[in-house]
Amino acid sequence: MSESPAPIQSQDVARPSSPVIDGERLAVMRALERKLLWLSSWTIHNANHLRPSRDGLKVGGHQASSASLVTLMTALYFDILRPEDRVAVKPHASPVFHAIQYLLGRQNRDALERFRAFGGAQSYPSRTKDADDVDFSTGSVGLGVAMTVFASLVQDYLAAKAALPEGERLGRMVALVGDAELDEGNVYEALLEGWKHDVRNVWWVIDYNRQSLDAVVSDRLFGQFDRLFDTMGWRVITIKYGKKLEAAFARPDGEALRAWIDDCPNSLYSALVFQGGAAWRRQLQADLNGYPGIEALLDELDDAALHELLCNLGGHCLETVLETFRSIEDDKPTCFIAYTIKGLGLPFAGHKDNHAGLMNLEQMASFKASNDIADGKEWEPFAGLSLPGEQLQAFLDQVPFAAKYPRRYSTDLVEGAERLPVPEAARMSTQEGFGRILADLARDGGALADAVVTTSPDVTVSTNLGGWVNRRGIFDRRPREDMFREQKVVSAQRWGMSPEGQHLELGIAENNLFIMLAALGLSHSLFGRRLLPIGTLYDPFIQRGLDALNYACYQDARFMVVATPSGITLAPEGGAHQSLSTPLIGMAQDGLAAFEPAFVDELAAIIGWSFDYLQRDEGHPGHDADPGTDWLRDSKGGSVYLRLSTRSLAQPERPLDEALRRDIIRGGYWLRPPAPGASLAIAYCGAVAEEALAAHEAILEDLPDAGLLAITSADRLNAEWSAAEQARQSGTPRAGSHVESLLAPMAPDAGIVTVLDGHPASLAWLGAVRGHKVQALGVEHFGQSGDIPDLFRHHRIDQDAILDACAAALLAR
Ligand SMILES: Cc1ncc(C[n+]2csc(CCOP(=O)(O)OP(=O)(O)O)c2C)c(N)n1
Ligand SMILES: [Mg+2]
Repeated sequence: MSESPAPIQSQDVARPSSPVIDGERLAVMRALERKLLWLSSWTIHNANHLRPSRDGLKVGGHQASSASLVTLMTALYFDILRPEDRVAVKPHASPVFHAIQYLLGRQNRDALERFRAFGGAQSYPSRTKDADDVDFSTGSVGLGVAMTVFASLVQDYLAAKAALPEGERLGRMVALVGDAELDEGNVYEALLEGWKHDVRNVWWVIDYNRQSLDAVVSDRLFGQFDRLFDTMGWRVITIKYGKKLEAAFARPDGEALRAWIDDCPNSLYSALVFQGGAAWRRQLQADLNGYPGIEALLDELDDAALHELLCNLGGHCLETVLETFRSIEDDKPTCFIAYTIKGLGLPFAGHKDNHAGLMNLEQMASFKASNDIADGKEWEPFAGLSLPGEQLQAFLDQVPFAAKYPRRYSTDLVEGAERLPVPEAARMSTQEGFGRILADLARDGGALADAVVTTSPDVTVSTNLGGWVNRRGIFDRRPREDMFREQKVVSAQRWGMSPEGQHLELGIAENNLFIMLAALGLSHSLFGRRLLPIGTLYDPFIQRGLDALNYACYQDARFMVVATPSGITLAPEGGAHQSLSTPLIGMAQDGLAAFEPAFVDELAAIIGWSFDYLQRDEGHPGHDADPGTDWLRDSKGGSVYLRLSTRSLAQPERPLDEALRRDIIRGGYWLRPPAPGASLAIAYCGAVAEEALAAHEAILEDLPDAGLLAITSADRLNAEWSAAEQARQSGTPRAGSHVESLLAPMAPDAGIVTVLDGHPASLAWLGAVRGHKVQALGVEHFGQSGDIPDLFRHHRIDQDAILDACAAALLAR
């Protein structure tokens, strides 16, 4: 928001206790409902028809999807919601959301005029890109829906520890859901997980227009949702008919009309909505012939009134919607199935092809006339409404949802991160090191340990979180004993559950893991308490949850994802568990700094740094960086991905001094520095350190100047280099990057052999930094079961392959 309004203090706004809505209030809200339909339609129209196009692309926007939710959103935002409630808005209703924010003074006209343009209001509500008050980003259908479940679990986690800001009530996590979103499997994964955790304070409001993008939704789905939600412990409330239809049903033969509508196939109903009054009349005359009450009704109503009556589904009857929402006072998760009409009030209402439909100029002209909007008054908040502006403004000023602003929190830093002790052992894997670092943290305690929360989709033990969990316990709102322990059955795991627990155990669903991390990682902003979330999973299954990971990063949630084991190094586990492309995901995923350390001291440095990095925010005290040199945008902070391994390596004996720490975090250092003008270097990343070291040793006999480059983060080396290069091109000649400095001692025609247990493209770019010739080794094809010597030989990342590549690199000089 460019004109930021003065902060508003939270007031104690009680939830409505009476379902009765007074007439004046209803009249005002009806006017605002009409305004939202106008503004959302106009915002899209303006973007498509009035803003000059420079590229010939259709701008788009969803007038029909927006219209479908106007009544429900009017009721929620202007009456039902409270500042502590958080909402995931159906992506395609973004224009309605922005219009609401505009009426509440939290969105400016300029942003609406630039809807879907650079810097304007976003096509789908975005926490990070929109300037108005978005709670949860949406866009990829189903994810915002699931987010509400996990946000509620986070709220419960904090409430159980009395860690919510003082005096704050528990909010409701509300999703406005397109009915086709319910086809997304992740929604059911979330439902199931929510059930296990006894989720509460969640509302899903389903915009049941029975249309998706392509088509009218199958009738066979009808009725399934009730059962499904009921099984999961939810209350299901169907908002099917509005007051007018209910009144018609109460008339003579009204029940026949109700039965007719109930039995009407979705596609026929949609088609009749599109065709309007005359078509309804023909159909009812044919189907309900012989019911005098219906005949009388048809005689009484002209075509327009008949059409209005039959479009009076529950989700468009403000009074019904308000009464229904107001009637809920408890915290039981509730699913409202609100019958709606896609595009109601617009010329393409009900048409099966209306998803991307836009009113043309003529249609808009008549829509505008019917809204009494004069030329030049299109953006006026109250133009064309019959009630006085002062009355409408007075109402908006009292809207309970708007009683507090801003609704996002900022929190203090959790200190004490940077210097974590390094676990000691002659040989260790990074996975074991991770487990020990966390177990030590759990034992030592302090504010940092208290802020950490871990979670894992059924791989808590196998990713080495067991030590942490044994000390810190599993979270559950109700204390539960560890039955095995009670029965004195010996086990290394102590699985006691309590409100104090700091581990959230999830079922196997990586989508849920990442949405859980998204919710935990926004806790500071949503719930005013900073958490340091760590999620663990097997590296290959990042791909299972990739859209949810992207979703978490897109909202700027802050978390650490620890993926282990990884690559073919997990050898006997076989090809289905061996990840090849995750290093490239780590490099390409925005908002995620990816590391793949080989040694445990590197890991300790990275985790320590990460705890701080997770909390950074531009302008946060202590994190001011010189924008002229912060090519890694470190002052902005972000999330962290650690790719670890179960392969035990001999650990270097060395002090972890400041310079080494800094280089580890920047992405790499010379484990064996090259002599100036060296003709060859081996650059390795991760668990292949042993082969790289051995190959390097072997080469030294012939090439004593050869270097051995340890790469801890290909992602950060690459990002800094790329940013520095762009800065030079745009006029900052002094810009430079760590990798350029690292490679500076090498002869201009030197060869570099890169090797990692992952796709070779992850490091092949090193050749472009200073024009060195690269031989890139890595894994390009599916693996299989085997031991490390066999697999490394097969995929050519063993010592012999590295030596062959060195020979080729020298030959190519
Ligand atoms: C994961 C994902 N897949 C596909 C799409 C493309 N898409 C956008 S809207 C939509 C259908 C929406 O139907 P519904 O949820 O019923 O919303 P309506 O517009 O009918 O209110 C699809 C398939 C998407 N946004 N996200
Ligand atoms: Mg739909």
